[in-house]
Amino acid sequence: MPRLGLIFGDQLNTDHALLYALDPDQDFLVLGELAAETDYVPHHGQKIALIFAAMRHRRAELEADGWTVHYHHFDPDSDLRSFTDLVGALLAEQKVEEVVVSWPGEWRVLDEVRGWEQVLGVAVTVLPDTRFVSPLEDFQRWAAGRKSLRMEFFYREMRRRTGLLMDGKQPVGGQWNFDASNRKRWRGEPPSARPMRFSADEVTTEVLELVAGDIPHFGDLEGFDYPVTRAQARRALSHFISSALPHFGDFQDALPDEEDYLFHSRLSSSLNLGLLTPMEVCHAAEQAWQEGAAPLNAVEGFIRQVIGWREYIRGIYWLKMPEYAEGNALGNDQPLPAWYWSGKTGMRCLQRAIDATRRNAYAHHIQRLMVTGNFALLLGVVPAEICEWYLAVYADAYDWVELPNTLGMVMHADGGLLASKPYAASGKYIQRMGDHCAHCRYRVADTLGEDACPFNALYWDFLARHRAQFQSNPRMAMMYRNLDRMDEERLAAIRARAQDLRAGVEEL
Ligand code: FAD
Ligand code: DLZ
Repeated sequence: MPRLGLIFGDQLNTDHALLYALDPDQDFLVLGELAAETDYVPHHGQKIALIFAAMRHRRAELEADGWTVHYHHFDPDSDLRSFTDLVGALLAEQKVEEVVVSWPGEWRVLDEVRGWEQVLGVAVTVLPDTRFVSPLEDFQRWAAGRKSLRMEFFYREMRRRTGLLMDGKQPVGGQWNFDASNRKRWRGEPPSARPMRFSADEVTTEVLELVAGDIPHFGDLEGFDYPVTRAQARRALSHFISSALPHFGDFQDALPDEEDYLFHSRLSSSLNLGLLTPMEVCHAAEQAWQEGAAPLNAVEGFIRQVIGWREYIRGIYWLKMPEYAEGNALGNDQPLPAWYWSGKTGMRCLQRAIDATRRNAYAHHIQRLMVTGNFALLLGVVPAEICEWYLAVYADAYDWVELPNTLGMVMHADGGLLASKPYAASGKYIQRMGDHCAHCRYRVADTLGEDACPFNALYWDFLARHRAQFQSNPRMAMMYRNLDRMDEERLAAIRARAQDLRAGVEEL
């Protein structure tokens, strides 16, 4: 009897474990475009189009390699809505020995798969997901018994394990981390480098028409230019290495008003679909440094994001799920403002970040962390609502990576497991890192008054509201010293303004 290998839409890697475990002469593969997956959050249209286009291109490659592929095309009227429906229907058509998958990217999907023995009466094997450098068991071993699970220590371990930027047992340049040199404001020079754009071929055009006509979605479809095959993703990688990597470090934290990408790579969607491997992007960056084409602060900064943050975030997700998703350590109760979806707000930094999100299904890390994230933190948004937003709106968003970044890093809703202090900041930070404030209707220098930057009052109010949690955190000592210098009357006025801002948030 044949085995059925189900490939999830974000696991299009050429080293997928199924391709080694199954036999193309006997077994068959399944890929499915499914309404349950397009519906569970209101995804960006470009995200759905990217996944479908990449799946369809991958199907053709697998068939060319001699695999039999059962491909389920999206049909809004189909009864086959979920992975379970699709696998169940195939099992009704033909007997199979077992269903084989690789570890999915979402706890929700793993839970569904684990039910199949019971629901569908079939044996199920779950193989490792080879899209990562660190197997989950290694992360669990690293985490076991540690009091603190800080990324920096995990990252050093990963540098040693991969040998990236190592000189024997020591980090090249004598330092593990060059972040201190990576906080420059960008003033228009050097000119920004944009990601490589790919025009839609026949397959992608068909998918874009399908999404436009048949699938409810968020955001714009026009301008879709993502790489949808491994060959395209490799070209996007080379383009990034030569055009943007040299300046990636210096301007990693910059917040320019007019630039959507600056020197960021936009490689996350390709990495997360398995079109690129994390080691090949790191090797390409390391080689640029070896050849003198990119400085160490840039290359180290980039490699840290990939073998550090990306692997660590995934490790935390699988270590802590499913309880992790329930976290609300700061007791937040505010709804997400409706303008997170429309972008209609007078706060320039938020308007620019949301506008870029709507146009590109992309915003760079500092926009996600210090603009849309910071505002939700200061406002006190219910973590589940802001998590749903991030999961929906970005082309690179899957639960394993979105959830710890949003719930942990941004909202501090995991009680500080992931970040030693909340990334709370006033308008001053946004002003320092870019030029949004110069174009804003609110005055960043003011905290009180109708025209004062809302970030300011909300920031002081955040510190005051959460004094009990954070006052004794040494990394926040300076913030509390500044708060304590404020006279009582002024603080009361600021807190009243913060209350008014919360009540009238939809009008900001
Ligand atoms: P670059 O700035 O060029 O960085 C290079 C690569 O490093 C990225 O492609 C990515 O693979 C990796 N990386 C960098 N930071 C992180 C991080 N914190 N976690 C994981 N990988 C990282 N990233 C996602 O891939 N999917 C998400 O759903 C996602 N949601 C996020 C939500 C919030 C609230 C925040 C603060 C961050 C989120 N990130 C997410 C991390 C990061 O913002 C994106 O990976 C990055 O902006 C993608 O753009 P880029 O490819 O140009 O990245
Ligand atoms: C995000 C997504 C979307 C929009 N559509 C599909 C789909 O139609 N078929 C599919 O196999 N996967 C899709 N995905 C990704 C899944 O929601 C989920 O993130 C992965 O299965 C986890 O590995």
